[in-house]
Amino acid sequence: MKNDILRHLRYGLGKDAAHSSTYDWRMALSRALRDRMVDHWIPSTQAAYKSKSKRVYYLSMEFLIGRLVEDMASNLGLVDEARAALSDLGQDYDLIVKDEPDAALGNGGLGRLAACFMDSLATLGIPAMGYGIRYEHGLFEQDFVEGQQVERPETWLQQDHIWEFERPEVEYRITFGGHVEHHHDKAHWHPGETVLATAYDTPVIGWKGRWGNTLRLWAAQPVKVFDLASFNRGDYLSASRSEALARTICRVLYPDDTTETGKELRLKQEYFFTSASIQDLIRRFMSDGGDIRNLPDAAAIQLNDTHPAIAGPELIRLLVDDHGLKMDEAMALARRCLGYTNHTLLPEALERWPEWLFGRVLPRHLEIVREIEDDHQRRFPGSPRILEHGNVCMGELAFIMAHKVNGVSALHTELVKQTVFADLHKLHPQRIVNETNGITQRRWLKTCNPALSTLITGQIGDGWITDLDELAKLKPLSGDAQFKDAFMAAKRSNKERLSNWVKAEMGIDIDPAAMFDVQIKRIHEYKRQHMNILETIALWNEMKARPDAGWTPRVKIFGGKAAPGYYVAKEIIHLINDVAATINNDPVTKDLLKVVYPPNYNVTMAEMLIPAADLSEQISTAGKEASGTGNMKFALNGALTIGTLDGANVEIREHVGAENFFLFGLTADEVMERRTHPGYARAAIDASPRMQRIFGQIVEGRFSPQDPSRYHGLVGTFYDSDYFLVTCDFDSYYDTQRRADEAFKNERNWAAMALTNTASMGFFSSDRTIKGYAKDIWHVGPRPDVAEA
Ligand code: 26V
Repeated sequence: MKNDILRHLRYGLGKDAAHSSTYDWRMALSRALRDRMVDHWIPSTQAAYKSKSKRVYYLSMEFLIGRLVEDMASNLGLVDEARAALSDLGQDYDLIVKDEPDAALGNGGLGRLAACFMDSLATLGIPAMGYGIRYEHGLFEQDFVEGQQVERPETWLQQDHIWEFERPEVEYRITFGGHVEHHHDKAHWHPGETVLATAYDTPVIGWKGRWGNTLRLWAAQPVKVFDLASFNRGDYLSASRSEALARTICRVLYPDDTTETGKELRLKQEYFFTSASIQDLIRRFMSDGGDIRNLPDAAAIQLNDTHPAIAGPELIRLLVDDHGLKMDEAMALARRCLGYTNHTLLPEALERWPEWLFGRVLPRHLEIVREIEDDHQRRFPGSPRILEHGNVCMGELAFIMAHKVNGVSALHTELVKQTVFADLHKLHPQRIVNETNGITQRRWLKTCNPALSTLITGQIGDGWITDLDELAKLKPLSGDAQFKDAFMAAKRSNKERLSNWVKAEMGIDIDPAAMFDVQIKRIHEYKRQHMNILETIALWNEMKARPDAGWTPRVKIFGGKAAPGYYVAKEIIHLINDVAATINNDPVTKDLLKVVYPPNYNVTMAEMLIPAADLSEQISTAGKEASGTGNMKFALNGALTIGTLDGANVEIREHVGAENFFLFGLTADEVMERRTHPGYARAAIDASPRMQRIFGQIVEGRFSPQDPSRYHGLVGTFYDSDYFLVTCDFDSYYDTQRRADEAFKNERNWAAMALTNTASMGFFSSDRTIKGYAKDIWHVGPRPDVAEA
């Protein structure tokens, strides 16, 4: 390893050790790891070709990967070797790992889930390919300026991204616009614009390198002028349009996971990567000499939300227009290939494209959508429409074109059946299935929490790394004082590490003995960070009034970004920062309460915060959070949850036991019922002197003395609408927080509860989730040689 690092330093980077920066060392280390990775990757790829096994194609607009060096070193079992080699060379492995930028090609849960799935697919030895977009700029970087969010462009590709291999020979034409002519029953699409999609491949190596898959991200290139000349008789204008489109199409990840704004460029992004992926998988199938009618035996295509839902019409287009299949035959065949995962019930996030826009960008696909619609109406008269009120509804399209549709937690799947797809569900009662989300324990315990994972492995061996159910062996130890002390010592060391970081980065002193209470996720009204900060104010009021009343000291930690156009979310950020500034400067409560909101929350920050958490905030309005996956990461790392009966919280609580979970709030049914009572928010506030006081303080400018009216609008929404029922759940949330305070005082008992959480999380491994998809949706098996290895 040492020699390899030096060789790469010299011949790959043209440096000698004496003049190398941390960046150079990281590049050399990465290349050394990459070589080893390739030695696992190529045989896997060859084996998948040879055995002609069915492959999974995971189409996702987002892959929120984070850093890779440590993941690669860990999955290859090379962490110790790399550390030792660098140390011999006078370098610090940890510093070098920290130099890596965080690949943020995603917004939040949906993108991170895709990354966990890639890890599990490789570890289970399921031949698979992830398909997505190689964005030049990932999710924006967040700064706070006077407490307000400011966005800066993210620039990860300004450094060499050495994990990827460019594949200039893998290239597809992606066309847009123009018009369609029909001759003798055959459609001819004469597009107006063309770009090329070229592939960049990143190996994804599973545990111990037993199997490797590929994440293939598409970048856009302009069509070459000479190429155009042969097609379009030297149309140089088209060439410059192609250049302009190629420059913009992969430029930036859409940072809005809140509202569907119907932007043409986003539709083009969706079609760009979906078409390239479908063309690619068909080419792979045909090059094996297959009969296209057998495609469903070779390809399971999973749509991560509706973003790639154009895959249905695109596959049909290629089957009919290029391969000569009949329309109905093509539809049936496409359906057998496709599965669709729904990730949200929020009506404003469901994708709909104005028909005129859709038809202008994808005229042939609009014709095909009409055929799909007609076919479905013929078979199921009066069924819900894909084309409605002048829109193309991508949810309905994805549902109708998929043989299986899945929700991401038990509750969410039931709500999918009862709400968004109720009518389609009645017509296709077998189609909707549940696949509760999961997380990869390799990243979210092994790598991010060495203190705890070493302790666990010392106790029960390392079987849990590939079989998380093994953690159940820890359950009996919840009565073992010595093990519990060790468990809490690991937690304590993680909290100390975080305290040092907070001091260094933010200049705030926090006490590692306090309860670390963490809410990290995108800022959304339905996730109710505002309820958390209101509770913080209420607690502060009580602490100030009676500082000696035996309070459990708390550190409230927030992290998360708001969509740049989401005004209320940005007001919530501002309020949290204003409250933090006020409380952190209060001498009376300085040993009792702190509020910490580090800017630019990302995967890397999550890897530090989660192992240090005592309390995990999962407080969304019941019925709104499809699953949540942060909730699982916290519980796995021995935090207790304070939460509502929403998303996967329900199942987490069932697994860890009600006595090890701080439950509060209305249920999904009660939420729906409560909304029918006019004036429910005002009634709740009228009944709560505590809330009245807080709102009074905010409105008087207690937290924004320079600008007292700053939050009048925000507070007004609590009185007038409060769609997310903060006011209705507030008092029960406050009381439950105080129960958590009491519980935290009994350290041994808290340790038992925390340990039981960790020990009960076997079900929430993404390995289990992927096995579920493989069995219920994809009909693929793990390669036996890998599974048994
Ligand atoms: C939605 C939209 C809407 C249109 C504009 C662009 C855009 C980009 C991303 C999204 C994603 C929203 C859906 C999402 O992230 N859902 C989350 O999925 C997680 C994984 O299943 C789940 O744990 C979270 O509860 C759910 O909110």
